[in-house]
Parts: sequence; C-alpha cells; structure tokens
Amino acid sequence: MQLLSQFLRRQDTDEELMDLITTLTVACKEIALKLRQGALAGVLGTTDNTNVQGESQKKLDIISNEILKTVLLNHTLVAGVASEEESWPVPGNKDGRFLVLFDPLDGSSNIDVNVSVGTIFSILEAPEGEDFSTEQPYLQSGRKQLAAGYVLYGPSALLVLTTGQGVNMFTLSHTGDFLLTHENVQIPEETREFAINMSNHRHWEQPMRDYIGDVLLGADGPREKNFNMRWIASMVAEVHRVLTRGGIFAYPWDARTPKKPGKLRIMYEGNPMSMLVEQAGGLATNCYKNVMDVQPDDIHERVSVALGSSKEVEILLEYHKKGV
Ligand code: AHM
Ligand code: MG
Repeated sequence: MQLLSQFLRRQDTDEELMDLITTLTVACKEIALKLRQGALAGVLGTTDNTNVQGESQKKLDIISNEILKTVLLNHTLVAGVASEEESWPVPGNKDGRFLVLFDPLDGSSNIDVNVSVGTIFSILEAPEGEDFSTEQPYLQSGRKQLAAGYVLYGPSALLVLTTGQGVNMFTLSHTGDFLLTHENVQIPEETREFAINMSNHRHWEQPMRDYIGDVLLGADGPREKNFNMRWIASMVAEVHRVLTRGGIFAYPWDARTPKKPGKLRIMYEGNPMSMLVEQAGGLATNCYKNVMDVQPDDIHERVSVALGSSKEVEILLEYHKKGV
C-alpha cells in the first residue's frame, strides 16, 4: 500500500505543496487523537464563546482551530490562514507561498452524540506583497485553489484530497500513516439518494420546493423512480457519502436569512468541497452556477450549495432555470 508522500511524488506534485499537505496531516492526526479520547480527555461540550457568525463554539472547535493554527503558522511556507472560527485572517510568514483556509471541525454540533465530523481545508497561492492579516489576498474564487480536501473522523480517519489531478482517499493506519485506499474516485452520474434538511422546506425558494416535491413523489411522479433520503447534519460525512456512492446534497438559500445565500461558507466549505466533487466528475452549484465561479467579497461569505451526481444536479438546475 502506498504512503501519501509516495503517492504525491508519483503524481509529480510540487515539492512545497507536498510539504504543506504533510504538515496539515500532522495537525489532523492530533485532532483525530483528541476526538478519539472524547469525554476521557474532557474535550466534549460547549463553551460560553460564540464565533464571528454568532454560533456557539464547542470545546473541540476551539481545540482543533488552535492545533491547526499552531502547526500551520510555524511553517515557513504559510503566509497566512483563515478559519471559520476566527474573525480575521491570521498572518504567518510574509514571504510564505501559501494561504490555508479551513473549517477546523465541520459538523461539530454532532460531537456530543459521537457522529462523524471532519476538518475541511482549501489551499491558495499567496499573492506577493499583500497584507495577510487582511481579507483581500484570501478573496480568490474556488477555481484558484491549488488543492483542497478534508479529513473525516469516522469509524476510521480518512484523508480525501485533490491537487487538481483527481480525488484520492487515504486511511490513517495504526502506525499513524495515511495510506492510499481509494484511487481516482468517480461519482456515479445518476442517483436515487438525496440529502437536505427537510425541516427548512417552508423557507426555500419555490424551484427547490418543486424539485424536492417531485423527488418525494417517487415512482408515482414525473421522476418515475423512488428516492431514499439521508441527513447526517455533518457536511463532511454527507460529501463523503456522495463521493463514495453518489447522491445529491443541498443546503439551499433560506428566506430567514435573505442576505445570506445559505448556511455554508464559501471559503471553508463550498469551495473545497466543490473542487473535490468536480474532480470526481460531479457537479457543485449554488443552484444557478458553479460554486467555484462565484467571486467572494467577504471571508465568511455564505453560499447555497447543491452538489453531487452530475445528472441529478443538472435536473435541479433545470427547475431553477424555469423559476427565473
Ligand atoms: P458547522 O461548520 O458549524 O458545523 O456548520 C455546518 C454544518 C454542516 O456540516 C451541515 O451540513 C449543516 O451545518 C447542518 O445544518 P443543520 O443543523 O441545519 O442540519
Ligand atoms: Mg462547517
């Protein structure tokens, strides 16, 4: 079985990018360890703090964020980091080549019930001569990502990575190495499985309600086939299912927050997951266009997300075209 480093070398990955990815995995292994210990290490539960988006922070949100910051900002290649849990970007080495953006612990509302969570990351080139404590250098569209991925902390810990040459999965071994276990992952074009938080139905745009309405009619409706539904409430686990066996995952626009297109954040969730999905042959949209073509104006900007099996996402896009 191949080590992550051997695989990246085989793909002719840029040496410095390889170095950075290896460093990221060091932080994720540390997070995996904390998660494994759970209540024994006293790391479960909620703090009195809220993050910049007004969400209450779990102890493990803060611990994971600190681990990633410490490991990455001590690396000379890192010019700065931006995190879902930080109000502002944090500068690193001003001559560093990379910016790293991350959601330290996605799905953390599930921590206390021991459901799978994950670290999502996105790597960008650091533009020269910029101030990396400001938002500007980070506001690059998803198309500019050099690499993206996540580490899913589930029954096994898995690194799912793309450097723009397909998607590959690496399982954390008992020796602490990420070993290649799934090569060149491809999302099936068609699916009978959807994932959406149905409790928000009344707040969606009409095209989304129409689409889901027809899906629910199953074989008796215009789709002429029955669908199954899943909702883990942990995007990283949801996207992992889509990458593994296909499906459509959506967190759409919601009338309760009209100025915020959705719940998920473009820089830490939308863009990295979209790069993985597109690299695996799927589609990742905001219901109107590809997420990675959206130009972000704010480091914590939200985005509607509908991603997964290409033919299914195309059908969803048709409902939205009709609705305009
Ligand atoms: P988080 O980054 O604070 O964990 O929030 C994002 C999560 C996603 O992982 C998941 O898809 C969604 O929030 C679940 O939302 P809901 O609580 O509406 O089911
Ligand atoms: Mg998240």
